[in-house]
Amino acid sequence: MKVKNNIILALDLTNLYDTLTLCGKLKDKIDTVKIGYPLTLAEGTESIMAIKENFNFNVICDYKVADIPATNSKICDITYGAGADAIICHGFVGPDSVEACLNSSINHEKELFLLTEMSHPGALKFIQKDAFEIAEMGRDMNITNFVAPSTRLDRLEEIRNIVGPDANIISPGVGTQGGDPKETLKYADSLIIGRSIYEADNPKEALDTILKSII
Ligand code: NUP
Repeated sequence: MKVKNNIILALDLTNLYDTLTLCGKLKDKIDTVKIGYPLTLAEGTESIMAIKENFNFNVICDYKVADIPATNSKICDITYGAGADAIICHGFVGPDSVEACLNSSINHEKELFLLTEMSHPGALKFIQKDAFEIAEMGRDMNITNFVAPSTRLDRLEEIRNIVGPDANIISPGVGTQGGDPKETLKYADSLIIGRSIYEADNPKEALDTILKSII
């Protein structure tokens, strides 16, 4: 997936009207957004096509799919069927669960992102211990899209080393969670940014400031 300006806007708003209004303000500078449970639970999976029909953006569904294989297949089939260009799944559930997501993505000719280590402080407690193995598992399953944290650049660098230079890494945690845009792009292909844009008084200015900082 090619991402304009290397910025993926995280749309964790709970209202479709506000979401579309925000997309309208930023549409010249971005072409890829990520939605998750906040918008989908509030407004339904129709939100995916509403964004695509209005703006022709790539829509990544951050559902962190983490169930048994049979259930993962259903979740992914429904999500791709609703128009998603990509889904983010968890890796800690193991290769069979991830493979179910991967097969669904292949059947729908869409993309799958594997989440390795998470960006928040609580990730240190459990998922960090397995993050490198999760990345290795994904690489060995021929997964080419990964999510890895901008809040721990040493870990992000190691995940880049594991998945290789040709893999596509998208990285959350920039801005509000403390990650630095330019430093993160040394190892990641794109930044996932939410609150520091959509909570700003002027989201367009906030995005422009980030864009200037990564030139
Ligand atoms: O490890 C992760 N950290 C993270 O923040 C994996 C994620 N998918 N995210 C998501 O990225 C999070 O759910 C939110 O949608 C976005 C970051 O948003 P913000 O911190 O820039 O507001």
